[in-house]
Amino acid sequence: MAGRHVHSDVIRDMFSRAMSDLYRAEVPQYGTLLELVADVNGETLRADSNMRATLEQSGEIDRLSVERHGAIRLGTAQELFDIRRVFAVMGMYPVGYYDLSMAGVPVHSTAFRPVAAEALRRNPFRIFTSLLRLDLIEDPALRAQAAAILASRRIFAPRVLHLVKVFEAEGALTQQEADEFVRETLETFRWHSNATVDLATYRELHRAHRLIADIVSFKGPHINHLTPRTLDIDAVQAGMPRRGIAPKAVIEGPPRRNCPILLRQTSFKALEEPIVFRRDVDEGVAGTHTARFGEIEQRGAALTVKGRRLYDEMLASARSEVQIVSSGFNGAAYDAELSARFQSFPDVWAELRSQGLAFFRYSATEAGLESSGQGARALTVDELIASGFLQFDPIVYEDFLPVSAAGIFQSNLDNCEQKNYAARSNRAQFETALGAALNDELELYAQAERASLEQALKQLGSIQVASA
Ligand code: OOG
Ligand code: NI
Repeated sequence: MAGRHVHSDVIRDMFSRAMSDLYRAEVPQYGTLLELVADVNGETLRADSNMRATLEQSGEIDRLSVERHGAIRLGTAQELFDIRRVFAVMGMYPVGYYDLSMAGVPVHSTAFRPVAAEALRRNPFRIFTSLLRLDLIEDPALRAQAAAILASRRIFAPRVLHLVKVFEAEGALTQQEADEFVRETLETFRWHSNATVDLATYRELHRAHRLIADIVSFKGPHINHLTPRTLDIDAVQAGMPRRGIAPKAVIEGPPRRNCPILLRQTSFKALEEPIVFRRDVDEGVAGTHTARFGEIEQRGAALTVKGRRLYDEMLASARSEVQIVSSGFNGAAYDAELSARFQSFPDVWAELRSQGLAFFRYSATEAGLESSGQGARALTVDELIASGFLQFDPIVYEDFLPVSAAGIFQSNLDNCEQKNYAARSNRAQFETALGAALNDELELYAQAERASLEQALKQLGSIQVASA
């Protein structure tokens, strides 16, 4: 192990910063969005000292400016298999399964992210990773053509796969290897303005689905957006037009609340960018392709199965009442309906806890530590809280939401492009391609909650068993 000491958390941090620099250079509007988000976050923290204190307490304040997620779309099982190994070098593991075919998008997805509390605190960088479902291309000739094009590309430089093998054998990389790994891996996600297909092929793929053209026509899976975390998504949404950015019609996810839950997201529309199509005889044909955009997110508490069920029901009832149209003219009606439907979703942390709707991280208070083993010894968890010996803070939701993800995908497709796929979700096929089982996000939150409670009870000298 001599010299092999760079921690995966450090490599992920290097990589997420490099990715942000790359995207900022390639898509200047993303830089403008980052400035807006930094301004709004600064104002929010100045105006709300409670929020500041809570974020400091949970350690989130330090990760705020580096916090972001990105998204890529892969073409083959082999690519998914290899990307899992590449992300493992950075301490990112596949969590959750998202079926987008229900929403007319021919992909299924997972999110690669850190899972340990300490790793999440250092840098929670996540990549929403989709795999094309070739089986959803109806025309057999086009399906075969797309498969052949994808089979002949190599999205990773040989050095990347070599360094992955070194990591797998040694358990870590040297500083020099880590630097090279980050530099070389970044190339996989770079934008290529030269398509690998000719214009006629591109058009056919595009006709089958715009995303199919985006995945099949290029040398690699360009990063299609990066998403910083904001403390006030409504303020950023309102501020976008003033900085020359056009936001999508509505914010996805739950409405604005006192106690933020899950994830709220919005994005700006994908840019039309010049590309060159291949032509065998002489030089290429100029054209355009629309894929890359910017997004922002505001994260709240992770919900339990019970909380999530309630969320899904309320969201579905709002959506069946007001259908969002992409022009966004009914955006205000949708927001009002959503807020009305969520009225009965408890909006006080203590209630969210007592009703078992959200996950919390428990910690012993100063007062609790002082009376450790004495006053605290025989009290129940509820009594410890009531006596001020034990406190609880919401655990941040680190994952994604399928209905929201579909809304983000669709904001970049024309309404007339809506497709309906009859095929059902296929998690087994995804896991086979991945070469590993997906982690269950609910299990991860439950574990984090249990571990924090166990530790706090131990510190308090309590004889309770952690079972909250
Ligand atoms: C991914 C869209 C989903 C999110 O934040 O829900 C997503 C994509 O467009 O490839 O990033
Ligand atoms: Ni996203």
